[in-house]
Parts: sequence; C-alpha cells; structure tokens
Amino acid sequence: MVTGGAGFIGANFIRYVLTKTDFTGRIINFDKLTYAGNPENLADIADQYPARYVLEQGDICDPKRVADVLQKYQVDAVAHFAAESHVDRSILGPGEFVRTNIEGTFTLLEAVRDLWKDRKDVLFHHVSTDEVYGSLGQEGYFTETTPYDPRSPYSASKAASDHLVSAYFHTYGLAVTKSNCSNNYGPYHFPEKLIPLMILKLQKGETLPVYGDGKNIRDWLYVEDHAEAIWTVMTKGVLGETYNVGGENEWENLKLVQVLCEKTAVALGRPAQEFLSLIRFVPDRPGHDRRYAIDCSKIKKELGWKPRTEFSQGLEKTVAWYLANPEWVQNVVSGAYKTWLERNYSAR
Ligand code: NAD
Ligand code: TDX
Repeated sequence: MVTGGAGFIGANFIRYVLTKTDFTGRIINFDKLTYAGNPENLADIADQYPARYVLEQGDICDPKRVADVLQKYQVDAVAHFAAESHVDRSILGPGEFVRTNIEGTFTLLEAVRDLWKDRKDVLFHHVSTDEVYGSLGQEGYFTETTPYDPRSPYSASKAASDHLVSAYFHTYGLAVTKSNCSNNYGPYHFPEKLIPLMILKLQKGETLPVYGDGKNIRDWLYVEDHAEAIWTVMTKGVLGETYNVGGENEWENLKLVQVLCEKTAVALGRPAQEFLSLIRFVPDRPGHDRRYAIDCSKIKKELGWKPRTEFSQGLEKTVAWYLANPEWVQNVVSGAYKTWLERNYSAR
C-alpha cells in the first residue's frame, strides 16, 4: 500500500515501481485526494495495470478505513508518503499538518502493528524530509546522525512522525525503514512549489516572487531518482535504519530562478531577458531555513544508490512537461480534477 500515491512523489513512485522494477505484486494507492492529490496523475497506469493498481480513497487519520483497506488486500508493505507537504501552508494553518502528518502516521502505525503482530516478512517505509534537521550555515551537511532541529510547523510535524516510526521499531519491533530526502522536482509537482510555480508564471508572463534576498539554498533531486532511492531502501535497506537521500546539487533560489528563466525562454523561443526582468524580491518566508545540504554517502556506499539525473537535463524535461500538459495544469489549479474524479471514480 502506498499512502499519498496520488500526490507528486507518491505518483512518480507508483509509476516507477510498476514500469521500471521487477516487482510483480499489486499496489493499493490509499489517498484522501486533498487539493494535492490527483488520480489523473496515474490515469494511464490505471488503464495499463488494471489488476495491479487500485485506488482506495481514504484518510490516514481514519483508523477504521485504514484497517479495512489493510485487511481487504492483506497488505504486507506500506510506503508512507501521505502528508501535508507545503511549508507556506503550514505557516498559515498548522492544524492540518499536525493532524495528517502526526496523527495520520500514528494511526497507520497502530493499524499495521495490529495487523502484522510480530511478523518480520513485512515493511513500513516512512518517507521524510531533510527539513527535520533544521538550517545549515555556509558549511557542512546533514547526516543521519544530525540532531533534529525543525523550524516550521511542517518540518516539526514531519520530525514528530519520524520519531514515532523509530519508537515503533524500538518499542514494538515493527519492521520499519526511513528515508529523509532533499527538495524534489519533476512532472506532477503541484504548482505551489518553487519550480513548477515559476514555470507557470513564466508561461503567463507574470512576476516571479523570490523570497527575501534569494540566497537561501536548497539541494534538488529529480523525482524519479528519489523513487529509485525509496525502492532501494525498501528492498535492500536494514530494518530500523534511516537513509539520507539527496541530489548533491545545491542551488541558491535566485540562481535557480534565473536558470528557469533561461530554460523556459529557450523552450518558448523567446528572449531570456524578457523573463529575467520578471523577477521580484518579496517579503521573506517566516523562519525561512537558510540552507539544506544532504550527505547521502550512507545510501551510496551501503545500498549502491546514487542520483542519476543531471540537473540541467532534469530541468529541461520538467519545463517541457509543464508546457506540454496545460490541461493537467488547468485541472489542478482550477480544482476541476474533482469533477474528473466524480466522473471516473464514482463507481468505487
Ligand atoms: P504532495 O502534497 O504532492 O502529496 C501528498 C499526497 O498525500 C496527496 O495525494 C494527498 O491527497 C495525500 N494526503 C494528504 N493528506 C492525506 C490524508 N489525511 N490521508 C490520505 N492521504 C492524504 O506531497 P509530495 O511532495 O508528493 O510529498 C510526499 C511525501 O514526501 C511527504 O511525506 C513529504 O513530506 C515527503 N517529501 C517531499 C519532498 C518534496 O520535495 N516534495 C522532499 C522530501 C520529502
Ligand atoms: O514563490 C516562492 N518563492 C520562493 O523564493 C516559493 C513557493 C518558494 N520560494 C523559496 C522558498 C524555499 O527556499 O524557494 C525554496 C523552495 O520552496 P518550496 O518549493 O516551497 O520548497 P521547500 O520549502 O524547500 O520544501 C520542499 O522541499 C522539502 C517541499 O515542499 C517539502 O515537502 C519537502 O520536505
């Protein structure tokens, strides 16, 4: 069972596992279909793999619904992606983050503990973020032993969920693995996040809001590389262990936005200067972490994973995908995918 499989990374993960690995089983996508969850992200997969891909709408905070679905399919592995994921939204309304990210993870852990008892041929993989480690200065990297120091309601809620997962390993012997990853980018990314937001604003000729001085640094990883990392941990990782995942690819926000201007200009056959002039510095995000950088040597050395996608090419693919999928963008931003959902999934 994949929780949050209709979101950005979860959908890319399901696509990756069904199309690019030797997995032969069935995937249950358990998703509440919030504003960020869109079954259209996997419409082609639903058509191609009718016997191996199932969508079950449900809330991870609902113990009965979770238990029913786990029981119905006799789930033996959970990849837990479902979360409220946007830092700005967590600042505006932290309650939903506490509910989904902490209570939801707790509800899932209780449900699998009850279903699996002492089974060891099962796995709960928890997907988390580098933001739990806090903010770095110019030097240094987050390792798996960096003390937690979350600064936003989002990262605090993810930190709490990480601790619950560890506690269930140590206290109850639940078979768990965890991964903490840096910023992802790629297709199906909800256009509230920096990269897709900028691409769509460029397309419409709107100004590009850069928070603060634009010198905050993020490490970027192509989403399919993250999917591969999670699959690698799930199939080769050591129970109870955490693996940091990153792109070894740090960028200041302003420089990244400038590169996006250039790539989008090339894709649209327009002069880059026209786009660069749209950049505006806007008031900073409260508690804005200055720099994230991941040391991913553990997963590289112990499990043989490494980031594959070269950033320039990954960005070009991403720009091309957004420009080629205006209908997806329109559905997502207008909320029309809800109608699409009623049309396509009313029978389930
Ligand atoms: P997203 O916001 O695109 O998708 C979240 C999905 O979870 C949606 O499909 C939504 O409908 C579903 N969901 C939300 N609340 C739910 C609930 N109560 N019950 C069931 N489903 C629910 O998020 P994303 O960017 O794909 O992130 C997925 C996971 O990866 C999150 O746990 C996030 O913390 C983590 N992560 C994200 C990034 C990143 O760069 N986006 C980086 C590292 C880790
Ligand atoms: O309009 C913007 N202008 C801007 O300067 C937006 C939306 C963002 N930013 C900055 C803030 C960050 O420094 O760009 C950077 C990236 O912002 P987001 O895309 O909102 O991502 P971030 O806050 O870094 O968190 C993301 O990566 C880690 C995901 O949303 C999290 O779910 C993940 O855990």
